[in-house]
Amino acid sequence: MSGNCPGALADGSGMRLAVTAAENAAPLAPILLRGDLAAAADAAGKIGYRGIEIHVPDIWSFDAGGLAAACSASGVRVSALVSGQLNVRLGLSLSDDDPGIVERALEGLGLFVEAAAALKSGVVIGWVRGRIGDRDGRAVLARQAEAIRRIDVKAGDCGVPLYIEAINRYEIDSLNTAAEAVNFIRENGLKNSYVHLDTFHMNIDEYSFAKAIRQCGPLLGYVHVAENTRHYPGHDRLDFQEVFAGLERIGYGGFVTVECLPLPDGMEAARRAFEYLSRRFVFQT
Ligand code: LER
Ligand code: MN
Repeated sequence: MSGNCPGALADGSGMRLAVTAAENAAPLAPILLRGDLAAAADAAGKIGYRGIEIHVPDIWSFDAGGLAAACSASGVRVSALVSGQLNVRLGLSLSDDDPGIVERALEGLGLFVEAAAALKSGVVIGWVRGRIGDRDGRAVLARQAEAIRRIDVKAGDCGVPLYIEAINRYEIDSLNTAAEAVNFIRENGLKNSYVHLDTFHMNIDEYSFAKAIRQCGPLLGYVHVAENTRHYPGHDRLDFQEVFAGLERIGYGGFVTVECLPLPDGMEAARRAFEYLSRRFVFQT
């Protein structure tokens, strides 16, 4: 079964494979295609990927128009724009005690939404949510929720899906599981937000892949795949049969993006991941 998942960029004809890309990234960041984004789009298309996911270092100077032209020349879509660098590079977060920092994070996310609208893409909201730490969890989560409600409204105005990534407990201290992300979206009445699952994080915090995917159902909007070690799919022992059976069962029709360690190097990991996944599971070609 495929195609009944309203998860945002689904077009009714099944899952599509995408791969991570960035102009610059830390050596072991899980980003495979590095350097010029037009060259990355070209390389992704030549391997067989249907999409690239862009990790944007500075949304204030990001050239969405240039990327759109490069993607259309290479026949790939932008599966999502990832907002994590707002936090990692600029120290912005939706949980900060300083309202000015929350507003600046929202300004950045607003630009992400506008760029995603131009690219017919979505926006990943992960680390920019920020950490609770030793503060009052309820108050900080309420602040986070209020900020995400605001960006969710803007996303609706622009026709852009937001992907709320469930990230493992060692990286962030809220929304670590599918169930928590689903509840967050429902309790806050978010109309343009979907759950984003990542098999690397699921392997740490979920009871089972199948159960987590089932809990999301039509709210699943985006998926990252990597091994239990975060190497490329096929390198280790993660049960991708269970993952893809679960995705098929709920009719997931969005992007499945390879986000793994760039080892032995990014291009080779992108090739091996594509070969492993496309031989075993059915994707749009
Ligand atoms: C972080 O570990 C992760 O999985 C990225 O997708 C964060 O945006
Ligand atoms: Mn991820």
